[in-house]
Amino acid sequence: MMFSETIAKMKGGQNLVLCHDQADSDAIGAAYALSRFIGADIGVPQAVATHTHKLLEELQINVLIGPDPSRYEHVVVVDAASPVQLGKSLPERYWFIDHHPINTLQENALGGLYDPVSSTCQLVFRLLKELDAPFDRQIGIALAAGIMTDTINFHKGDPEAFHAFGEILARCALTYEEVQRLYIVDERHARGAICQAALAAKKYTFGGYHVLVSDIETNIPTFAARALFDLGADVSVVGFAKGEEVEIRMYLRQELAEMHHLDAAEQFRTMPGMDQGTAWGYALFAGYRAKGGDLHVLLQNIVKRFEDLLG
Ligand SMILES: [Mn+2]
Repeated sequence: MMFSETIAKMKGGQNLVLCHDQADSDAIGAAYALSRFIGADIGVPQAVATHTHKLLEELQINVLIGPDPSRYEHVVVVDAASPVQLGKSLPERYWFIDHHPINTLQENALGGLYDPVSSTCQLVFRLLKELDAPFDRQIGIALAAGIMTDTINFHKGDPEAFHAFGEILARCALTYEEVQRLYIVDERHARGAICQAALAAKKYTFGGYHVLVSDIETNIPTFAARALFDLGADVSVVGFAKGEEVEIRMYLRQELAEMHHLDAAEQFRTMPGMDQGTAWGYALFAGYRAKGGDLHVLLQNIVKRFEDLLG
C-alpha cells in the first residue's frame, strides 16, 4: 500500500503527529499541514525552537508538550532522525516522514516516507498532492516556512525544494514576503540587541579573511551571526550565555569553505571545549549548545582555530 493511502486511512482517527525535540519550522510546518488533513494533535517531547514561535503564533498552533503516544491510535513522527530526539515521547508503534541523510527511526517504524531531500515539508507537500488534499493559506505558510528553514533561506536546496516552494506560493496565493516575514526580527528590543552585538564585535583578519566575533544579550545568536555575515564577515561567530546555558552560532562564507576545505559543523565538532555540548549544522553554518562552559574561552578557541587555519 502507498504511504499516502495509509495516511488517508488515518483521517478522523485518534492521531498524533510528533515532532523532534526543539522542533523547528520544518517539523512544525510538516506536522501542521499533515494534522489539518488527517485531524491530529501535534506534540513535541519538550520544547519548540525559539525561531519557530512566530510560526506557532501566526497559525495559532497548539503544541502538546510530552504527549503520551500510547493514548493514540496512530502516531506519525515527522522530521526526526533518531529515537534520541524523541526522548520519553518515543512511541512504541509509529509511522514516520523524514528527510535526514541518516535516519535510525525507520528500522522500528510501521512504515512511512523516507527520502533524503531538503525538507520534510516538501515530502508532506508530495503526499498531500497525491491525496488531492485541499490547500489553504495556513497550510501553505506552514509548508513554505519549513522549506525556507531547512534550505537556510535558500542558501542550499535541491530542485524539488525550490519547485515545491514556488508551487505552494501559487496554490495558496502567498507571497515570498509573507513567509519571509516569519523570520525577520521585528521586535525593537531584539533589533537593538543585534545592533549592540554588531557594535561590540571584534574583527580579526587572517589570510585576508574577515572573522567577526561577538556576543549578544538576547537569545537570538543565529540572527546576530547572520547580521554580522551580511555586514561582510567571511566568518561570523556570535555567542549567548545566560546562567549555565551557552549558545554559539557561526556562518562561513562559501568561497572560504571551498578554498580551505572547511566545514563549519565539523569545526565545531572538533573545537577544544565543545565536547561538553552538542554541535550541529552543515558546511556553511554551525550551532553549539551546552549546559555549562565558558563562552569567552570557547569564542577565543574559535578565533585561535581560524588563525591556525588561515593565518
Ligand atoms: Mn527538517
